[in-house]
Amino acid sequence: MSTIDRDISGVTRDRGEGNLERIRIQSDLASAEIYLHGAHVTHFQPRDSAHPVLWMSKSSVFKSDKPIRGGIPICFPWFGPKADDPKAPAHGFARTRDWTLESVQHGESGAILIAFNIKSDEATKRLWDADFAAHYLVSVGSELSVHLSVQNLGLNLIRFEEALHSYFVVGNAQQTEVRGLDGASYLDRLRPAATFKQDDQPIRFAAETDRTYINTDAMTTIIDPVLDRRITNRKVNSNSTVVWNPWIAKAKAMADFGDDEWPGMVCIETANAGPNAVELPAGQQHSMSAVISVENG
Ligand code: TA6
Repeated sequence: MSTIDRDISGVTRDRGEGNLERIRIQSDLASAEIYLHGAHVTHFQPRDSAHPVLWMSKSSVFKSDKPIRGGIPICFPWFGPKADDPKAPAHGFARTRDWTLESVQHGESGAILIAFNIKSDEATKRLWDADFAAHYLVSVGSELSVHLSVQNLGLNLIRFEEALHSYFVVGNAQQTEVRGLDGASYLDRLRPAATFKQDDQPIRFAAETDRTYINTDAMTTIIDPVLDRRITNRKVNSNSTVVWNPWIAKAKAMADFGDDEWPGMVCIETANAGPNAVELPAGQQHSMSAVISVENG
């Protein structure tokens, strides 16, 4: 049973692309859009920003059994391919499940809070043998913050990976810098045999980039000279940061990603993956958050 505060103006619940259910927010502070499918935030734009913050592919699919391309997909309970089952869906099942809308309420400083949840069932257990409840809270204000909590409802310790796989709009990836990961170690999906170390230079994009920075809870900043803005991503309880741009060939290889769209986005993902996977004892809960804000000019 969802509770929507009756007096929240600017909040609508309707059917969007692919006839999938969504919540739309048009407040004094920002506009946003969230699909119940995957509890997927597909749009966020503060009132004082000329451009959306979250990137969406024009080729994205909106189907109940497919992930949405862009916005903030929730990767859980594994990241990337499933280690012991290559046939399992990449990035887990959370992004292709319909989440339950729990509540829409007023938050602090004019923000609007939207809460969702999913629980384990026969279908999830066929893929991942764990009893769990996941709760997702989205706060839409001058900043966007997203909080993923996982509760272990079983009798045994569970181990999982998680990522808030955020796609950000940039003017041109080739002129974009990402700061905040100086000195951090990273795993490179394109060179899997070794661990690398980021030097004291910002990350720049000159080819396909697919790195998982580990043991870092650092805030990252996207410096975008083309749109003349900086997007910061502050994390809580996240020890991995994934940095991704598919570049030319990978963009062409993905059916739900436009061939020429790669210069307009970068992914900076708030995660606990690989060596930073979460080990959660029975009865306990783990939360991870990302707070996204924009500074223009
Ligand atoms: O986060 C980076 C990554 O793991 C890349 O390896 C790339 O595959 C990307 O995610 C997109 O994955 P998807 O399953 O959504 O096509």
